[in-house]
Amino acid sequence: MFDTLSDRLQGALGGVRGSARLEDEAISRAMREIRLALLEADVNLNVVKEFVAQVRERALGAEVTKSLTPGQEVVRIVHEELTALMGAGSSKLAVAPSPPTVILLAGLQGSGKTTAAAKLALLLRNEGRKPGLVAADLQRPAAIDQLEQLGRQIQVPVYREDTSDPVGAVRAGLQRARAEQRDVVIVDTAGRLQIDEPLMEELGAVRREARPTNVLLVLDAMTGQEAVNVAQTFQERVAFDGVVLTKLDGDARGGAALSVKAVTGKPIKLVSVGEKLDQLEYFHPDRMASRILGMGDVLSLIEKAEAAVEEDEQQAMEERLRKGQFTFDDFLSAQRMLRRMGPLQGVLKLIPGLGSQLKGVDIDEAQLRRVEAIVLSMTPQERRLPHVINGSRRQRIARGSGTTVQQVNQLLESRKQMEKLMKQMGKGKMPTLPGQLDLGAPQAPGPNGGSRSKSKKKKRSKARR
Ligand SMILES: Nc1nc2c(ncn2[C@@H]2O[C@H](COP(=O)(O)OP(=O)(O)O)[C@@H](O)[C@H]2O)c(=O)[nH]1
Ligand SMILES: [Mg+2]
Repeated sequence: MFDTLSDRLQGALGGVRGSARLEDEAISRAMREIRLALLEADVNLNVVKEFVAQVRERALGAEVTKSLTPGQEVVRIVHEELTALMGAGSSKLAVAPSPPTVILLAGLQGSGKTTAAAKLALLLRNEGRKPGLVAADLQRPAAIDQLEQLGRQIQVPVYREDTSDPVGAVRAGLQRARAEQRDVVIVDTAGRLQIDEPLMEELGAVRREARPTNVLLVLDAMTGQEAVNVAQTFQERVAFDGVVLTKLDGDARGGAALSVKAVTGKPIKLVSVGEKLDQLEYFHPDRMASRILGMGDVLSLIEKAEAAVEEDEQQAMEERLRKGQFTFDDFLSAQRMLRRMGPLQGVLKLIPGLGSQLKGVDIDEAQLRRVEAIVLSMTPQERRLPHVINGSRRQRIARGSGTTVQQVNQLLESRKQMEKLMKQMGKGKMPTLPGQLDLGAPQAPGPNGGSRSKSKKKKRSKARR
């Protein structure tokens, strides 16, 4: 996500990061590079100007604190300002005082409204809500079918009417949702290729009928400044409360994400990071800033792990790790947990310091399968007590898994390394990854993230099953 911007910003900060003393000249150079990086990422010109001025002022006046070098202080300032730029507020959706909470999705055709409607329904259902979907895009019959199909996939009812009147469809849909005691209703509306008068009128009418608790504007991140212009026009015509930014998995440069809050005053609430239906996330500006600056995103990683891994499985693993044990059984289950979290490349990028190192590295899924085959060729005893694996056992394992003794040896060696790492962590020492930014204290969790009670965790992982 935002790879080029991320590279450029990290490059710009690379020059000052390690410095024990910061000369004005070094700061000026860094600011020039930051400015270029942002402009190249298609960030709004006024936003760039203001951002750089703000960072420069703070950097020049930066006090040297005990824990941070001046260089690190500048990185911290950039991180804070990026966070503020994307909106320090909450990404929580408003809840109606008396249900149902109505969420209206608006946006241009192709921006991802219908997909986002289904994704949001799934997200809310996984939070324990009872969502329903209302089809109000009646311009193309295919649009309703699309929503119905998605609704079936996630087992959320879709309310549709045989009418060409979107206002009537919304009225009827809401009535049925109420009758079925849905506590949140998501309304998918029609879009057009451009903003035009009929679209605005239709949206206005639908809005008056639906009386939504939240109006969310769906914007395609790939369209950069164009998305921001759309947002500005919408804001003037049909006010909205927040943005759903889609297609962040594509090669979006970051301009929309970084400008939309500053230009419209409305925060990004949700981001869509892939085509799969569970790939919609609440937006956390601080975490996004960390990702952009290559500081990884440990909180998102933990949340992904929580969602993908059964709690007892996780506890058992933690227990073993605390003891500094890491057998091949652990190896296998760790690998499987990791797989369930999604494509490996994406997961590994969230680890601080690893993202920039992984650039250009192809994570070889075939190699992972090979590792799995090797472990599966071991006897249960060998998995538990790897030290019994002698020369002849190695040969047998290699034959059984269709690999070479050398590959088996490699795996035995990396398990040892892993165990060493675990022992360090068990003693409370974080293993240091090269290239990791040391920013002192970990970040505070965002409004929707961070500490989550066990019971809720359990509920979430149940809902996934
Ligand atoms: N890669 C990717 N594709 C998306 C995402 N969201 C939507 N799409 C695709 O974009 C196209 C338009 O989406 P759709 O929901 O029909 O847009 P609508 O016209 O606004 O309702 C579809 O092909 C979707 O699969 C996303 O976050 N990532
Ligand atoms: Mg649609």
